[in-house]
Amino acid sequence: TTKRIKTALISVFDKTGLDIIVKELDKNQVTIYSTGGTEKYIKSLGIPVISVEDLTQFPSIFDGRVKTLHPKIFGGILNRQNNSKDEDEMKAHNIPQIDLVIVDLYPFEKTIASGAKEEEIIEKIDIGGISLIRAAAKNYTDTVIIPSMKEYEYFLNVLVENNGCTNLIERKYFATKAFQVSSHYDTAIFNYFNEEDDCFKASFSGGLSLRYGENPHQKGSFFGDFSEIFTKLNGKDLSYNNLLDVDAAVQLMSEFKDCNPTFAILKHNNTCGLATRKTIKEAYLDALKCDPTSAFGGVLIANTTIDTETANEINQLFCEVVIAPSYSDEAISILIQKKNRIVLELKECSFSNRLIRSCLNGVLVQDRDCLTDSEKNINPVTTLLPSDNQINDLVFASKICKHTKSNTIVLAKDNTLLAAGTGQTSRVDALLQAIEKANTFGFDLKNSVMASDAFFPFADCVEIANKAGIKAVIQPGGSLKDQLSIDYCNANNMSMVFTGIRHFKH
Ligand code: 93A
Repeated sequence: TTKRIKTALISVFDKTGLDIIVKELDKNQVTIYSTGGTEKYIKSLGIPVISVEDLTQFPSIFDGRVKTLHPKIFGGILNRQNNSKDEDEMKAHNIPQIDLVIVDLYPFEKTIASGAKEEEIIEKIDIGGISLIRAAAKNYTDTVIIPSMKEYEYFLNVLVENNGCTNLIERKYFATKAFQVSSHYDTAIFNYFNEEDDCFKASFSGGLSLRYGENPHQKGSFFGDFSEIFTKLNGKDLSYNNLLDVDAAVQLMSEFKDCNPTFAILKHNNTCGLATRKTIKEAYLDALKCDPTSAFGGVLIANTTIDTETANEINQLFCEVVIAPSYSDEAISILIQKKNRIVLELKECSFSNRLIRSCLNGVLVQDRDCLTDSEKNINPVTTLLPSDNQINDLVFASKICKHTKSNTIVLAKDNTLLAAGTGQTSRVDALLQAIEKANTFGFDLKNSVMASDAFFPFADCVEIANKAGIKAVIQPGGSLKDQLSIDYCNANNMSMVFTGIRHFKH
């Protein structure tokens, strides 16, 4: 099964590394046939080479679209050397034997990645090269196929060790690599043509089609039973972003289900106002005070019936969505005055414990964060213990924290959200943002409390908090350097509790 390479056809887009190979072939007196650019390159190395045009007596046509696609070439590659009929036909048609094919395909994927126009991308669909690869690989019993530069190193070893010969195992190995290259190449072409791949198509069929995705140039669908969760009482169709906000609002409010009247305002999935009061109207007005700027166009949610007085207040605000478990008849008639305002009645329902999101062409699945902080899981770590009121506020703040994008710090006092730092790249930034927001909207942070979604690796956050007047802190704990923060609190008359539960939200 050992065969000597006497002739080679070389057609490579990228000439890198080819010099060593052709020099070795030349050493073994291999006759080299080659296409335009490759031929020029081999000539430049001072190595004899015959152009495929000379071999086929046919010019390269259509700007190179047809250069190796010729029966003399494919005959030379595909003939069966132990078949006398093939041998006769070779002679009859003057077909040369081709023992080795080296190809480096047109860079189709790179061309797409470069942002090239369609026309240029199509030109980079290699036809001749891929055919050479497949033909030589099919005939691996007689022919050696080097389908990409990646195989040069191993091929060179084979050549040197066997003095220009290959055995069947080696040829089959190269053939396997060849079909790997050709299938990868064709898959890339398929993916390009099939703009909406199967998974993507499936992700749009059967779902509720939305006006668009996150932005107008993105398509979007919703899969799920909206009516199982809400009765829609008024308003335009919900958008992709509305649905995300509604989800965030409902999950947030589930933490306050059994509390006194609580009202929350969300923007871009984060809370920008939340208060618990004796009446839902007071709760709304105090939630609004937290950040009236952000409340504009926000999503509003109440944990109890929205009455007439509250509806009258809400009516003065431009908001996208209002959600409540129920409304008084009059409240509804007020809220539906604005045709586009989405008014939803939240039904009693439970939510799936599985969360799914896309990641790297796949999906990530995880359990929902079902752990809620309460008086029961807080563990004081400072000499000063938080007062009952502070404990109440710490738990209140921690519940909001859990539903806010990490890194987050939530500041609260008297059942009122004062400010939240959301989605920052450091916890210090989140705290500074929260303090600045609280100041902007006229809150005094004296005696307020602070919740953090994760532990403090340094004492910097408690230091900044102390200077802002914050007196009690809730955090999971668990940092190697917890003691730094504890010591600082002890030295500065602050209390701190650990929950042992981290609430990252990415
Ligand atoms: O346009 S093609 O599909 N038509 C052909 O007949 C053909 N034969 C080889 N492209 C063809 N090739 C490709 O040309 C090879 O796969 C290689 O990528 C390239 C080498 O061209 P040159 O030697 O002119 O640089």
